[in-house]
Amino acid sequence: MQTVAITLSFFIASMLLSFNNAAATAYKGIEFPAGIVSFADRVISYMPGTGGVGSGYDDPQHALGVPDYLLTPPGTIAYTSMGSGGSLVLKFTDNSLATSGSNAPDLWVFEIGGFEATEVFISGNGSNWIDVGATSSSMRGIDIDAFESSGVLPGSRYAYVKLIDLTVGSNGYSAGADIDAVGAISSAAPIPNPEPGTMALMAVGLGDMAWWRGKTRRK
Ligand SMILES: [Ca+2]
Ligand SMILES: [Ca+2]
Ligand SMILES: [Ca+2]
Repeated sequence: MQTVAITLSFFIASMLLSFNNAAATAYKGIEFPAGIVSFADRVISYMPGTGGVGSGYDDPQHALGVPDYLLTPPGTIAYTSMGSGGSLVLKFTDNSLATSGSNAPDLWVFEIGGFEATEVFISGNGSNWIDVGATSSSMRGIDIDAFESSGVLPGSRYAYVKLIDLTVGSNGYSAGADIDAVGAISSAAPIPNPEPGTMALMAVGLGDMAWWRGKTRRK
């Protein structure tokens, strides 16, 4: 029995070790210490802008997960076209974007084709947004620590990223910036997000406690 327990704990320990070792991965030359979980997981909203976004180029799911442009079979559309002035809101659910405490880039927008800029915003709750500047041709990584004066708090975590296309007069079938992926280089544990059901249970629990306190006080 003891042998089984020792074997099991050794197995769990080695699993944890291999998980940690396997995590850090470079995508298109950019090192992501947390590996595959670093990338945006869910589409919150997508509003293509003007200039023409053809069928298939208007699927916001293509901006989720690891950057896969040129890694997917030929003919596969691996990115989301923004259209001029379009917007895309993505959420990290199995991780979050964190500050690094240094001027190293924390967030990376993988855009494909000729460079087209987007303004980038981050949020902890999906309603209060902090403008963290525009992507630029030379550097598509964004150092969120540089935006303390705009409201970024050292040590804080952010679950949402919003991109607003900055192109003017872009046209065709994939107008505007073409987003392949959005990843948190400074990736942390997800922000706890209790489901409504959990909140209701907690409320019931608190109610019970209040009732119990009242009961014991009356004794
Ligand atoms: Ca993720
Ligand atoms: Ca930073
Ligand atoms: Ca993609």
